[in-house]
Amino acid sequence: MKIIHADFIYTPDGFIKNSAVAFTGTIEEIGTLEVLETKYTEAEIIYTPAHSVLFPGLINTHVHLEFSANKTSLAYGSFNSWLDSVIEHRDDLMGACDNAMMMHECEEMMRSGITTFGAISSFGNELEVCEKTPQRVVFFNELIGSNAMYADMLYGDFEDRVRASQSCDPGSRITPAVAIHAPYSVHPILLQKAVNVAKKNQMPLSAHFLESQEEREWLESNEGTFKAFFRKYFNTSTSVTTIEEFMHAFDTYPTHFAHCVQATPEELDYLHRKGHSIAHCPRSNRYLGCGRLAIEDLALPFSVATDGLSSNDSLNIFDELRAAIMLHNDIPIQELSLQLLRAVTADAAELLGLNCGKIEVGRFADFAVITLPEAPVREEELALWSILHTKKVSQVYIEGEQYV
Ligand code: MCF
Ligand code: FE
Repeated sequence: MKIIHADFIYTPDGFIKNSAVAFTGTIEEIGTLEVLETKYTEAEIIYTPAHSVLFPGLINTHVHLEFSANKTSLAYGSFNSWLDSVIEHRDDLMGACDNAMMMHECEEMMRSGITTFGAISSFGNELEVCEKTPQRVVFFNELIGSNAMYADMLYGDFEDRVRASQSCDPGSRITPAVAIHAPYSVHPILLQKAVNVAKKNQMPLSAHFLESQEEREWLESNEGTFKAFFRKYFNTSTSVTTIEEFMHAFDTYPTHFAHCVQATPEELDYLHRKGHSIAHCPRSNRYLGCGRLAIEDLALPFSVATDGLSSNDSLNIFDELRAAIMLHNDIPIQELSLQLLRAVTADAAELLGLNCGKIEVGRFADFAVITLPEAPVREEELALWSILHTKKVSQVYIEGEQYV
């Protein structure tokens, strides 16, 4: 048994003061240090630095580790030029991205307090790293391919990757999962088969959806900048699906949709009624010229995620939260800060179906300790100060073991 004490603890009921948490691999009890010390006389006591706040480990629901080599190769500014640059540089970027580089990014995430992440994997290249890293990883095996001619081959490869992620050592904390790349890039037959795999195995399911205006235009009217792209690379002038058809394919299984920046209120309402959720990637959306997701109008639950270094400059979740604060400049800042913290903890865990994300008895003992530069003058501003003052966290625990 261990007991950790901090000035403040972020719980589902808000920040509590002068309390401590007793834990093994899971959280056993929350109470005052005196009470817990008396009850668990053998426990190791962990004191955190002055002005610390104990958070549940943070969760980054959507990241592409395979693109970690990108610094300036991919074009930012518009989705169309980004897509072209992915085709041009993808092989080089994949080639330059080795295990050491991906492990470095997992460590970077860890130093920002991320104890769980959702890895979107196109080729399965990052499985070894995800097995080695102490973090929990929801391993989203991505299915991509719009040409029916290659469907069997692509599906076979997808099945192999799913199997590989299912046969990881349980100690590696990997949850096998399924990702559909996007409506414009996945043939409806493949899509349905992949949804069925997720459903049959009760795996988390995710898909990029309505990220850019260009995507919307293509799906709605076979027009816009995607037209030249698909003609050039895929020799086709019609989309494989429509927005409606794609959405309906997920009707019977809750899915975590990335982006949805260009979804209409009616489409968002439909997604909400079907029990879906959104991975909101503010910096990625800004960098690829996709616009802003109006989170102030969202009824459905959402997480906040970094996306990959293919459309970002860091995988630090606090950088992402600070960007979200700047991007959503009309939402009252204290309210937004609280909402963002919930999005990367309790809400993210629930969306991914994991028993973490909350400091609550019975949850995994995954923690991130952040340390403020001084005592907060107004405690009602703790959420905002936590976001603004944290570049790196001071301690990280996963299933009760300390890693930072
Ligand atoms: O989320 C961003 C932007 N939207 C779509 N895809 C990707 C992102 N970052 C990486 N990707 C990958 C995707 O997983 O790009 C590949 C897919 O494998 C090629 S298609 C753009
Ligand atoms: Fe993505």
